[in-house]
Amino acid sequence: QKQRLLIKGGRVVNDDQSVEADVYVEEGVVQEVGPNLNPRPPSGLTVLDATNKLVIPGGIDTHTHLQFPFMGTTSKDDFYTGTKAAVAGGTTMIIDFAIPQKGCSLIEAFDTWKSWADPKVCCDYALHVAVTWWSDEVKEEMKTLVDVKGVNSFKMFMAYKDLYMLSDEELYSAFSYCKELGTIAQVHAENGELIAQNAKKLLAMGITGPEGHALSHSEDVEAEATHRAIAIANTVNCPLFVVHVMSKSSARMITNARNEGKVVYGEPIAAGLGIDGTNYWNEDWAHAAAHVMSPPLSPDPSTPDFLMNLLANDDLSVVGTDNCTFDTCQKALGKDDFTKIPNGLNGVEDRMSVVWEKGVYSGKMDENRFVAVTSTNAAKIFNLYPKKGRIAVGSDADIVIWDPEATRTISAKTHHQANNFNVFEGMVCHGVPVTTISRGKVVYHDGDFNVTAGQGKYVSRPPFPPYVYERVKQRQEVCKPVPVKREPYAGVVSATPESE
Ligand code: DUC
Ligand code: ZN
Ligand code: ZN
Ligand code: ZN
Repeated sequence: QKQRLLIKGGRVVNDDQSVEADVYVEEGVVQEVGPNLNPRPPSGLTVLDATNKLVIPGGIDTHTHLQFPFMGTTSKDDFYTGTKAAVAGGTTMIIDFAIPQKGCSLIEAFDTWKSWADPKVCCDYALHVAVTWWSDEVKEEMKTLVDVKGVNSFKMFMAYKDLYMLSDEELYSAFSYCKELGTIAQVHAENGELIAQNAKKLLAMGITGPEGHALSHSEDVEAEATHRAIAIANTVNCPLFVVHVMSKSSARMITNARNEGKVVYGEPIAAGLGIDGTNYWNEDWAHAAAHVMSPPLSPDPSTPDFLMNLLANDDLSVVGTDNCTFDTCQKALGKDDFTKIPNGLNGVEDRMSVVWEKGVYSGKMDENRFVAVTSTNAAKIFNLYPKKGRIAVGSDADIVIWDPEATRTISAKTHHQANNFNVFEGMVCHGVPVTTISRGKVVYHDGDFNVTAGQGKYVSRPPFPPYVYERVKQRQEVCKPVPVKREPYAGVVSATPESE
């Protein structure tokens, strides 16, 4: 027997409007939205009071790496602790990445990740799949993933030389095929060759600490790759999603491309909006190392605000986290060499509060834009809408009762993540999830959990998201090349250069 829920007296906030309304939920689905609802029978009905609170679509984190085998270890938050932390923060769906080794099967990677997630997830999830090498088999597997496994997004790496990195030729092929399949190409935009050369030079100079990570992943490294990815994707008219946009330069590349009508989306992450890369110069090695991720946080303290302004403007589109946690002893694998520090930091629990604090409370965006960038746009781009990302009749009851006035102080002492460090330590955030509902079940309320490992579902995503493809088609029309009408060349054709 599924819970019947009545959420009373709140303001229902979607990306396009806010209305004072009650929400009635049955069988995990929204049945009614309107004033003064009185569902029958009254018995067996759980009533949640949302007076003075917002009722918002559950957050969608477009970018996590839970229990990711990476850089000689496995990220600390698994699909249980990671999704439990997610719901505590008001996120009701995550999209993780299945990442095969070069030469290995994409389908096998997908099945492996799914077998890790299914018994553990406390909320719904989906999987992007990484294309880490290229061949005819890879193409066939991509098609199967789309047709059979519900995958509509593929991630390509331009960094992690020798591990995941693709050449321009491979990117061209992969983007072309993503377009053909009606999927979106995601890209980790960093120039892997430059990183390798920079790192070698820094290590030779005796710079072995976390600051070397930031210095080797300079702003040019990200900007160049972002521009190249946009150029390649635009050449084959493939929609592009740039994951973890960290620097001003990279964000500007995306803004410019969008102004030119190109179909590009940028994903800043919670850490990039909340904190900066001056942490890499912290004298406490463990503190500095805890912030190591790729691309790095920007060493420019004005970058978080800059990125938030672009997010408010629709120059950037959705907020993910790249949640990929490692505790201090895992980070210490790189104590003598920054290139060996496992890359990744937290965010899945704190994303919503950080965006509220830095985006809405600061006055940069309104509550509707908040919903767009934390949930609705993700649902639209990855073709989950309006099942996800909206509170409306027929939508999944993934709902959060959000207190815009309450505050909480983020700390590793109180967070629900499995690692021992929180990059937002001490940050006071307005905007607190009071109640989180996943498919009509209250999974979190006021600090208490009611989660069962495995209760979340894998969500299939069909190709051709209309939100994205209408723009792709428009662009195709605009950019269609037309041959010039001219008389055929009537002179002599020579195979060898004419001698003077
Ligand atoms: N960057 C990280 O920081 N961690 C996981 C993978 C990635 O690209
Ligand atoms: Zn990445
Ligand atoms: Zn990532
Ligand atoms: Zn440990």
